[in-house]
Amino acid sequence: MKKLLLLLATLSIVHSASANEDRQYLIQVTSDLKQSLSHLQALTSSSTHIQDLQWNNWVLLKTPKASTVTLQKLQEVPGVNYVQPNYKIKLFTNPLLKQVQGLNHLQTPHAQDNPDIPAPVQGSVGADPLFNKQWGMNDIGVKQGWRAAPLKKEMIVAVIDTGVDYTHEDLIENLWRNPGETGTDANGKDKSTNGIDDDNNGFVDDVIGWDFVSNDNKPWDLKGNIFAGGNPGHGTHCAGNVAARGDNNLGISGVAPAAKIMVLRFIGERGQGTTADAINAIKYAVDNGAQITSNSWGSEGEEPGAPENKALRDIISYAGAQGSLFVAAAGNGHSGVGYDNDIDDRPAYPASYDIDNIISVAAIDSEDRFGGFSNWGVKSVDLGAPGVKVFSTVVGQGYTDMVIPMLKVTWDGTSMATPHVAGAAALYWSRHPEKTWQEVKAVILASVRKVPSMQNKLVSGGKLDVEALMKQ
Ligand SMILES: [Ca+2]
Ligand SMILES: [Ca+2]
Ligand SMILES: [Ca+2]
Repeated sequence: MKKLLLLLATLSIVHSASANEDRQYLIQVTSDLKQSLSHLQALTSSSTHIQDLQWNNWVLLKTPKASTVTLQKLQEVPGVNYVQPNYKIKLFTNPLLKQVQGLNHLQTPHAQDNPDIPAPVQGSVGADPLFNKQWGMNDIGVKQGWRAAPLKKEMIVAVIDTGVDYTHEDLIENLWRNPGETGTDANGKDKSTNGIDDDNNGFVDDVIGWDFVSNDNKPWDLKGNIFAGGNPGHGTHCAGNVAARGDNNLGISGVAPAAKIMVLRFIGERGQGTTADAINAIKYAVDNGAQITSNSWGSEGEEPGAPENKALRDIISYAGAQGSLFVAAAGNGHSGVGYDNDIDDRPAYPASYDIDNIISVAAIDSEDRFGGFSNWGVKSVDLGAPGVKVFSTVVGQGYTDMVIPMLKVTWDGTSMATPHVAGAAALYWSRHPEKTWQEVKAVILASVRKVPSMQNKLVSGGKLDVEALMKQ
């Protein structure tokens, strides 16, 4: 710890990356989209970019920092219903890493050729050799849960995050394969690589998901400079606890050992994303069959006086209307110590939204204590799940519970707790496909193991219990 703090101190003289960035706004216009856009364009300069998000009349406007356009001016444009900043989004990983995130060390993004999407594989059968390192899986009783009932439907869980190492041996078999982009086309070419949007969903060759940062079909989990708050390979770690392939003689197992992982990347190597890209990713998930999304991230904004993140609220409600459950990390408190992270009092979004299809998740350790960083809230955080020293898959065919082994920084976070609940929802739903998300959420909360210290902290007063859940 001392070593890390020393390191942090030495990193404190860095320049802000945001000095030259565009100002970005999300704007909801009236139904006459075309006319509203021409009004907006008239107000702004030629160097302003306006992008139609193709959802609910939301557009993204990017204007140079030096522009005289302001939120107030945009609000006055005829046809504009609502204006908000394109709020930034951050990961909820180990607070030690969070401490350095604020430094915004300028990084030049990699220009990298990401690996090709591997062909589907049928793995062998046999116990997962590293399963015993997953204390959380044993703690929540997954093995007992797996035996409870036969699988009836393959569930798709969208991991909406930094991408995934989609070449990882223990994840390949459980990657979602878009049925509209697999097989051969009329010319005998492989649909997944023919450069054609075969299923006409707006995305070319989107066989396992999409990368909304680079806007391509390879949502690779690109790591950044961890000491500058960059992505430590967050999405790959999350994916493993949702659905690393179980009983394949390799590595570990997710809570849902046979669920399908849809890979949606919207947070880049700097560990940051935007609300606009979150919206795109959530919409993709819902429209392409993911009944569950796993969301280990949070949005800034909505401080007193700031415009609410209406766009993010609306897309989560849209997910609910389409039958999709939104599992969200409760967030990691800013202090990093103590249990003073009541998000009923000081909200964290999206976990604090009063939207029914959200399940929000706190992080607990192997002794049923909250992670010192974990947010809670008796009205807004639903249940606890393993989120301290969590073992999972990592980029480069690895498995670990260490983010920085040299400094003994472990994989901690409400980010790590969330995939356990997303996996549990998938496991239960795959046995009871006739249920609605309302019923799935209710049964997950009703089956928790009550923990005295959680009684006044969480809606359910307890922690995820997969064994009990699967008996429901
Ligand atoms: Ca497509
Ligand atoms: Ca194609
Ligand atoms: Ca495995």
